[in-house]
Amino acid sequence: MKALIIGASGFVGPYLTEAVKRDLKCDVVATGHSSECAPFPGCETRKLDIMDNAAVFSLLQDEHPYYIFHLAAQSSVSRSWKDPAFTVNVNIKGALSVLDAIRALEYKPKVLMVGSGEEYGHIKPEDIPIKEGQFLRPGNIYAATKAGQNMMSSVYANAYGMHLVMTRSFNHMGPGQSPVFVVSDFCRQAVRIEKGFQEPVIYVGNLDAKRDFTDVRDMVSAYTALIQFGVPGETYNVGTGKAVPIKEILTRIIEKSSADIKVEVDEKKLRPVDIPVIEPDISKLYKATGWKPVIELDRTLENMLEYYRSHEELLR
Ligand code: A2R
Repeated sequence: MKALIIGASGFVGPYLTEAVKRDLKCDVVATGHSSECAPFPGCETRKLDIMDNAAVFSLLQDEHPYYIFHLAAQSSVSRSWKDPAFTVNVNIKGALSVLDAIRALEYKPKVLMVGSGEEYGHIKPEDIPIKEGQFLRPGNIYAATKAGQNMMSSVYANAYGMHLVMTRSFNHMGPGQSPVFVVSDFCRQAVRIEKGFQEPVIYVGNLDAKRDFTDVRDMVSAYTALIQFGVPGETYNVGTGKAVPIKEILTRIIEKSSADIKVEVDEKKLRPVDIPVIEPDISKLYKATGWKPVIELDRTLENMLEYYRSHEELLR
């Protein structure tokens, strides 16, 4: 049996590739987008632009995957502000081209369409913990496109009987994550200080918010469970279900560092926190799959610090 991972060259893809081999015992076909996309160890690598409908169609016809994971996206919120048209093209038109190519197959593969907790947008305190039926109020174009992908998938699942399961994935973190994300940024700064690349100060924005952070290795286990046991046409929150204050994460990183680190507020990073707590209800996911996160926050942070310690080129 084959599994296809579309958009495997990003942060989540390599972890998902391992999880698919382990949990689904499948051969993996992994797609990257940029021309410098390196071959994935132990799996067939194909270059694919999801904007190219014919290429998506012929890849699916060639490979006949039983499982399809759709990860490909313009996934940066800040880029979505700068380049909304590009974000809409990749995340809406691209997702539609994937859906249409799957629809044209003469069999019904099991598909996971990966979305985002950002789709909920402006969450009020009384909406916590957030259930999947929550009204969506996306607060940026990235979130709006992911909500669009979710709605198109729901329409296709119902209209054409396709086996499409959708996620709303909350914050994830782990070794190899870009430092544009807060936890990776803190870990990188801590290790830069340890190695003498930075004065012993971590510059922070607002630390008051509470967010739900899942280790990427737990996240991908939820994906392999959902693609097997999720109900077609349904959407599932994926997260730990327990929001943590960002201040606590920073405190733990500093405790784990060998350096003596001070914390200072950087005005450029200081945005008012309009949503103090974002915490999903994950009972629907648990009921469908029995999935629970197993990796402790401390272990994730240690692994992320170790990753930066062993990749000095990322510190300069
Ligand atoms: O740009 P590349 O070569 O790294 O490929 C990225 C791929 N991608 C595309 N694939 C096909 N056609 C396109 N037009 C296209 N544009 C981008 O999507 C990469 O393999 C993947 C996105 O990787 P990341 O940005 O690192 O996302 P991450 O953190 O792995 O998240 C996976 C999914 C995304 O849908 C997020 O929106 C969601 O989880 O949270």
